[in-house]
Amino acid sequence: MVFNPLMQPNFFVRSCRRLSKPVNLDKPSITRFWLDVNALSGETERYCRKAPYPLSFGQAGNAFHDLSRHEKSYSMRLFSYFRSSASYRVRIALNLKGVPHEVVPVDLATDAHLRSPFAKDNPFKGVPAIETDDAVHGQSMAIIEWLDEAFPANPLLPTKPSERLLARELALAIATELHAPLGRPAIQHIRSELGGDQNAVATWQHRWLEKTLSGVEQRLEDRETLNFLFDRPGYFECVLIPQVYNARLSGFDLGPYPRLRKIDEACARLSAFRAAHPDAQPDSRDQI
Ligand SMILES: N[C@@H](CCC(=O)N[C@@H](CS)C(=O)NCC(=O)O)C(=O)O
Repeated sequence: MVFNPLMQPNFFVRSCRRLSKPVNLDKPSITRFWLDVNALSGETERYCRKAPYPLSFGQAGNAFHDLSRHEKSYSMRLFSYFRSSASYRVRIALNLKGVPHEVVPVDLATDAHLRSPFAKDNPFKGVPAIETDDAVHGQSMAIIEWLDEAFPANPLLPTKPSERLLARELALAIATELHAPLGRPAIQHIRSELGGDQNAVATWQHRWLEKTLSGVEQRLEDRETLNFLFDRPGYFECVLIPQVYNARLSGFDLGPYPRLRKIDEACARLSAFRAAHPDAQPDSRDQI
């Protein structure tokens, strides 16, 4: 096994300390992956001490990703569709945390999510879904919170309860109130059942975008935010950025939302966000 010097030892050690249940070490799994990594952490530490400049966890994550691809068997699988904003959230979260993973495309356009084997493993029949040691789990926000609990390094949520409340208030306003009316089933219903044209769809989308994003912008203005909600991107940015991408696709005018645009610009400069972008996905294409 060849180790990349980008890896950071504390990340491995802290993650491994959380192992509490007995595991079958003959079976390839994420747990087994962490154990192997931990066993070699002394060597990694020597590499890291020599590193000429500080490395982000996103970079370490990419190194993990390469390693897990190389080793084939040690990879958490994220079922994802390139244009799915809920999948995009989890892709960002995985990159920000530096958790090794493999993106497995599920083609919503051809209803692959409704067929076996994916539909059999995931009763919610949608993306994202993540394969853990015990099962395939859906629901992006549940997955993001699980990632933060299971892999404590590089936390997405702040520690102060009042800040956790704010991050969740803003992120869940988007993930719950805004996601459903803009989702594929609602848009298909407007088109096929109500006979709505593209204008009708855009009017519907912009009405909900305006309602939720103006509340988010107000909160950002109250806090006088600069590049991120807090000092670095986390839980809120995982949800905001895919929504901003979708808002642009629908032709929504982001002019009246300067704080939100500033966060979007700052995130676009970071590799964790760039690697999660729909255009960077293995199933990316022009038509959906
Ligand atoms: N609440 C779910 C929403 C997931 C969701 O809406 N996924 C969409 C793609 S963004 C999907 O799979 N849709 C399947 C379909 O349109 O039939 C989550 O946060 O994960």
